[in-house]
Amino acid sequence: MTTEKTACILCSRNCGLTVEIENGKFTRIRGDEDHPLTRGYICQKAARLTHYQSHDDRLHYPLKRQADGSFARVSWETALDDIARQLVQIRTAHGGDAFAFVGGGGQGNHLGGAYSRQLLAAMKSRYAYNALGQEKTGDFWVNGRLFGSQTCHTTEDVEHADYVLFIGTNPFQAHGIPNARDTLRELKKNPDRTMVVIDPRRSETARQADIHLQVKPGTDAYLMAAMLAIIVREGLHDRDFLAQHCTGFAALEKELLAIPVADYAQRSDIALADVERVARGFATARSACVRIDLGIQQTLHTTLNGYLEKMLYLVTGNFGRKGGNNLHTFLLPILGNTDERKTRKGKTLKLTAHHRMHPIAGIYPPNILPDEIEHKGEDRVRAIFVDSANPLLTYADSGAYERAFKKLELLVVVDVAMTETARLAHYILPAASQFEKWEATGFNLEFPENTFHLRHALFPPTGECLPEPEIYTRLLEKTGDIPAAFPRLERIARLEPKASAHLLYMGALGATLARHTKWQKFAASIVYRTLGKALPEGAAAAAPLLPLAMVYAGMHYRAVRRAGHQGNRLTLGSALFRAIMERRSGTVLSRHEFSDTWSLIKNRDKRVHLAIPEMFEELRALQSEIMPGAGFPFILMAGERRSYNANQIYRDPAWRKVDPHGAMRMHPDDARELELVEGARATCTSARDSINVVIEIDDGVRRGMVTLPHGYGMRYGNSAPIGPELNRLTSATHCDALSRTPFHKHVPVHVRKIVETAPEISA
Ligand SMILES: Nc1nc2c(c(=O)[nH]1)N[C@H]1C(S)=C(S)[C@@H](COP(=O)(O)OP(=O)(O)OC[C@H]3O[C@@H](n4cnc5c(=O)[nH]c(N)nc54)[C@H](O)[C@@H]3O)O[C@H]1N2
Ligand SMILES: Nc1nc2c(c(=O)[nH]1)N[C@H]1C(S)=C(S)[C@@H](COP(=O)(O)OP(=O)(O)OC[C@H]3O[C@@H](n4cnc5c(=O)[nH]c(N)nc54)[C@H](O)[C@@H]3O)O[C@H]1N2
Ligand code: SF4
Ligand SMILES: [Mo]
Repeated sequence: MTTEKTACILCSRNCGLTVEIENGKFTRIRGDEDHPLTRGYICQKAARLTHYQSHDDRLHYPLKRQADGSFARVSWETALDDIARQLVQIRTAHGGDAFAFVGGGGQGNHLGGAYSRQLLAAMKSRYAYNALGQEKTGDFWVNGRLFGSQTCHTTEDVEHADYVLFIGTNPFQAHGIPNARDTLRELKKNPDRTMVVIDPRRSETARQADIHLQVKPGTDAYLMAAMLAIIVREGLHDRDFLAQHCTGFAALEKELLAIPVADYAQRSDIALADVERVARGFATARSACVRIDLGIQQTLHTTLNGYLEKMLYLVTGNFGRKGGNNLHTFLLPILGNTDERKTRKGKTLKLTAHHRMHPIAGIYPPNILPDEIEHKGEDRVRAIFVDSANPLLTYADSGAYERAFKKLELLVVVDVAMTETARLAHYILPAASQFEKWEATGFNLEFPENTFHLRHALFPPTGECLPEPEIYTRLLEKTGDIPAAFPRLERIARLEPKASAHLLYMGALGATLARHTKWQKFAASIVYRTLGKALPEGAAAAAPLLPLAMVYAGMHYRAVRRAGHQGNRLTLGSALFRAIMERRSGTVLSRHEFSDTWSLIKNRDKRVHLAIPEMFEELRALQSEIMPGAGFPFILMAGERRSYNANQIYRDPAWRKVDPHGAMRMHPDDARELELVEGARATCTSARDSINVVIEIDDGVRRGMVTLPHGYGMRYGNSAPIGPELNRLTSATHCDALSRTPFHKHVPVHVRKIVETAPEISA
């Protein structure tokens, strides 16, 4: 038996784990007390990770689809030769528009993304689609306008705030904040601190709150606008903060003063007195922060919601301080900055061929991809790589995805499991699991202290599985984009004396890339093939962390030193890299001061630019808006986080202790009217399609609302779908106009009892 350190890979928290392994299997999984961020915390889902590591749908060998639709085992050599040949053909015949990359990292595997991204460069394409483009790009867009770059990402200091506003998020189940259940318990226990939850369901988090505003689904924009209007009318905004740190408040104030507060409170179905109480409580608290998630990001007014939520903490001066909201740093650059205004002027952004959609933070919205494949133009998407994603189940309108993917000339899926998407692929490439390779999460979203955890491989790869760095590097070698070896760089990497702090190697790398500029885009694979060979066994994948650590140490020099790393301007990055390589439980990257938030702003004046004309327009449009959903009695919240769902990461249903069917939650009065009882079967029908569901009575949901969980619908071992295939019901056009992210939390549906007819008796 051995004891090892790793992390959970099921959600963005990536809690540190201490695991015991015997005969190639996990025998015990606990929280790791030494993890600098999570300090031993885990939730019930992590203990089941064996069900991710080994199950009947795990892939073992590369597979190629045959004419009859079945899959045959092929060698890596054959698979990669064929794929490389077809990619080059498509690139030559149709150019970069013909290729798109989907996914590139789930909840815990972003190191592979550094390698897979290179394929886009090789194909001369910019079409990167991933899950962030169906949840968070509206938020990123607002950040771009406020702070000067879409890479400026906010965090919330829930642990230290006196007043916490949770809007459209259920951290008790979904986590997303440090050590969620402990943090919620602390908040609840302390009589001097206030927890407010805005959610149409009395969620597990709402049950612990001091105040729960059970808002009508899809009306948060009205509620937040009313709160902001109350704050400025009553003079509760922070004038000094606004004068010193922001621009555009006068214009915003004018918009807010025009808001009909009582009418908006009524539209959101919250008593005016409660709206006032929360607005005043938030604005007058010593420190306050807002934490939001899909409940306002995947519903009506997505981007406006993101703007208003940020205005709550900005107008009250709860930014750039302890207990407020702040910006944070990234080690892995998982977001880009793609400001669509540059398209209009300088034409530097790539618009999609059919929808003419621009990327946000470098990401295109999955909602438009089926059309980009299906349209008739020469510039349609013909070839796709899917990596670490299962779009057939997770992106809006599964039917449209299925039709479009079947039309592709080349579909390659890189995954650890035989997914619904993989079944449509021409080639399936088996990836080593996240416990069979060196991996890391890029979700290091903390401030003022940020951490990074490089995980070591715990098991040898299953069958012939390969880690993504190897898969993509081999592909680039086969497409001819990089040579098979870099002998000089490799030699320098091996010879580098420890004392030189990687400076010889970095100097040589810089010189090579300056001489061969066309290799710059493939730096990850080059570093992997050279420096990687000088790293400990299996660790080559981590090689690109050296240049990233150097950039990070250069940008945040004082904060990195404050975290205990030693070195001067030249050597600190190398020291940070060594710490990352050596510390099995993770490393503190940086310790900032709260006031450093201002230096993280990208606007030249280091101020927050509050006035965004597009948002003012949307805010005004609220007044005359009619809610969608007429003709449908229910609003389905399509995609609830529960105790036993975890995106599409667990496929074996045996991992679940409860809720095998992924039941539909419904208010008892609604159920009574439909003659539905606990466990009854019903159909749920949207404008798109219809699925069967099992009913669970829950007096916590609002009347007129029903909920279904996300993360079901898999065909495990070729079974019928297990639980709801949610995205058969959702639509790609029911979405935010600006970001094109879907309104999954606001799907109009009918629910009808399935009448079990007795077999007919013939006379
Ligand atoms: N157990 C579990 N945890 C997970 C995941 C998982 O699959 N399972 N997935 C992870 C991922 S990828 C993500 S993005 C996060 C998402 O995390 P969350 O967004 O926190 O989770 P959800 O349950 O999708 O939605 C949050 C809440 O929004 C509420 N809501 C619905 N409609 C509205 C509305 O109109 N207004 C308001 N104010 N609230 C509304 C719902 O009732 C729900 O309680 O969870 C992560 N954590
Ligand atoms: N209706 C509705 N739809 C939703 C949501 C909702 O609330 N409602 N939630 C949305 C949200 S927020 C998200 S984030 C998405 C998530 O949906 P996706 O982006 O599709 O991601 P996952 O479900 O996490 O799928 C991860 C895939 O990665 C594979 N995998 C695991 N480890 C590795 C590895 O090491 N390498 C490789 N190559 N593959 C690996 C798994 O087998 C799985 O197939 O779903 C979205 N879809
Ligand atoms: S699912 Fe999330 S919160 Fe739970 S143990 Fe895993 S990483 Fe931590
Ligand atoms: Mo997500």
